[in-house]
Amino acid sequence: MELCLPGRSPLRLDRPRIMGVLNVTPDSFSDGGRYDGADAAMARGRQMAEEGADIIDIGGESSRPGAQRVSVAEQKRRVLPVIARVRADLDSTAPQVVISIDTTRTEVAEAALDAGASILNDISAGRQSGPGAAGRGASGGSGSTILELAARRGAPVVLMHMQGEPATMQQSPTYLDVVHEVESFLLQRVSVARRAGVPAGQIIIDPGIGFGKSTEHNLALLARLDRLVATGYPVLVGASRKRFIAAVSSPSASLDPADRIGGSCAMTAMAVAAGVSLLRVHAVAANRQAADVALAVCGEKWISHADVHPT
Ligand code: HH2
Repeated sequence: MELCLPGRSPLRLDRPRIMGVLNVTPDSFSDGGRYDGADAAMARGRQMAEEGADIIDIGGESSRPGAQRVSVAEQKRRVLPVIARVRADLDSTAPQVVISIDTTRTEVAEAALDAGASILNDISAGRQSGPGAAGRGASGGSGSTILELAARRGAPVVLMHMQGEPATMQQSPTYLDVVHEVESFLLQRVSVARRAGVPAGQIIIDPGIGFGKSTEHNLALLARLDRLVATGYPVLVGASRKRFIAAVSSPSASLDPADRIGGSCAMTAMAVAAGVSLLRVHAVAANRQAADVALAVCGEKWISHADVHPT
């Protein structure tokens, strides 16, 4: 399996791919405020590439629980110079490394593609863009959807599950059968994406760990990643440093995000064992190692999992 990228060589999913997180925000839960300037962001992008990242995921809006929305204009102001700078630097140091844009807004996504991004990462799975989109201001709810943009520009798109909105999603997440409901939702959004013209092979699905989910919901989803893998769509998992890791760790349930690396690597290894293709992580070197070791153990099994094609 491979993802076709606009204007670049395809990204082959012949081994687990590491997506390094690069937030250009003041308030992200783990790296907020650390990589605000283009220079700092460029250095971080280069470091992640050296540590084994295949994709750098750049975002200008935090989606941590309780986060407030960031306007299209402000997201563009934050991410566009950084994407251009990181892309230019990678072109001379690690040209195979790809940039993704973490946004729910079509206008930001399109400008990001123009600046050098190649993959669209939409935590709303296409529900927060286009005419009549819920929760949008005037500038976010008009024009085409991010799915139509993905189709028109030939960019792969990540469709993520989220119950509710970041501002309120952790207040009382409720499911009868979280694994079934997340899988059904993702397959329904896949249908919408395909009707918008996105080819099946360009769609990545993501259970949205921490997005409108209790610790128990997250654990249930992580235990059944094989169910999503069996759909044949490449699966992305973003469990890195999330709160459930602290909640199930001893001795302290209040571990800082930076102290959740062991749990993050455990999730990376388990996800690879289940056949997951893409891991979205903060600590690239440690998770690259976890993924490599898990792959060495699983070997052929991972390849056969990851080579299921969507029906
Ligand atoms: N998680 C976050 C942001 N974007 N995208 C995908 N596809 N999957 C995820 O699990 C995911 C995501 C949240 O993590 P982070 O970007 O580190 O924090 P913040 O939202 O506070 O910027």
